[in-house]
Amino acid sequence: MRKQKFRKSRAVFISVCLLLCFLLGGCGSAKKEDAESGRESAGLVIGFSQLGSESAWRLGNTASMENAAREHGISLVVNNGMQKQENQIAAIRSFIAYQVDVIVFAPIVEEGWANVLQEAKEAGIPVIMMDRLINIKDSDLYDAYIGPDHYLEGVNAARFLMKKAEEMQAANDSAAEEESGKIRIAELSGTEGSSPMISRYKGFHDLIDNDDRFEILETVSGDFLRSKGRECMRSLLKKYPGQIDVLYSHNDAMTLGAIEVMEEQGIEPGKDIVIISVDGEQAAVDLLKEGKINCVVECSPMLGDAVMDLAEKIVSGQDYPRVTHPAEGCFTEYDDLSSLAPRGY
Ligand code: GZL
Repeated sequence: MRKQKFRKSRAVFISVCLLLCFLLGGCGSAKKEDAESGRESAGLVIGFSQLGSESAWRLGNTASMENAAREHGISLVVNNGMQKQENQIAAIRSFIAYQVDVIVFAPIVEEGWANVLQEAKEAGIPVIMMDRLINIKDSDLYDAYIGPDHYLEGVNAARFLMKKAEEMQAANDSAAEEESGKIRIAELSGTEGSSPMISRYKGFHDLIDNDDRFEILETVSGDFLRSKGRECMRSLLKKYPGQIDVLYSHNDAMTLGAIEVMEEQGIEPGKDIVIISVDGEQAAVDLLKEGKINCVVECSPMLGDAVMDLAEKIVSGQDYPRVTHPAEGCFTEYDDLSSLAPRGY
């Protein structure tokens, strides 16, 4: 009886996956010739555990994966973890049961992955970690990482501020600064325990904490969400009235929420409060051009093509890089952005 039940639920699972796979396109006949390169894609099946849909960055990242799978003739089974690690772990277990060719996952937090990755290893399924990193003793439990260098993003944010500080001190344009002689910084950090939050924090503070022109008023987590960016900014402005000279925000979604609150209170974003944001989504770049944001550090979600290339290399036994970082820039108020291509997210 139990076996029958198990078989039934597994069959249901596989049919749901196949349906998903069909709906997402890329479902393929066994062999597909790639028109341009004549590359044979062996109709790979990739299980993709996406952490959620919390920001335009995340939606762009998921779309990038789906589009690339279609172009590569790869069947992509996508599971949305809805911001919960337990959902991601369950999805990875189902990919193991379904015996996908490769597992790709964007880990919401750094800790807690060893057991499920050990199971994938024992099942002989290669694992590509995408976008975020994990903290794990046995680094053999994943095959490669493709994603941003979050530490460098924090450093880029700090480098802009150190340049901007010269101008701010010369103009002496913040009354609060006159009182304390310091440029006071409020920080909206991302999801607690996630690698972008940890590394963007460290990259920024490694430079700023040693520069006596600055004082960090407070760091609060907005969980990469626009709604929490609004909430946190409201409480920061209440706690530090007229004292915040700079906002450093770990992603554009929280920045957009924070700017709404500033404008509700008659504060001019980009002027009364210097704003440094990370991601590079279109909405933030538009505000940069309007002078409401001063610096947008780029973090590209367009990782799909590189992930599919890597999966094909791993499965076909070719050499492949253990770590791949996409090229990323930093857009500031000092740049001519007129020729910047549409961001696509
Ligand atoms: C960064 C990525 C972050 C983005 C946020 O690589 O993990 O998650 O900065 C997103 O917008 O929520």
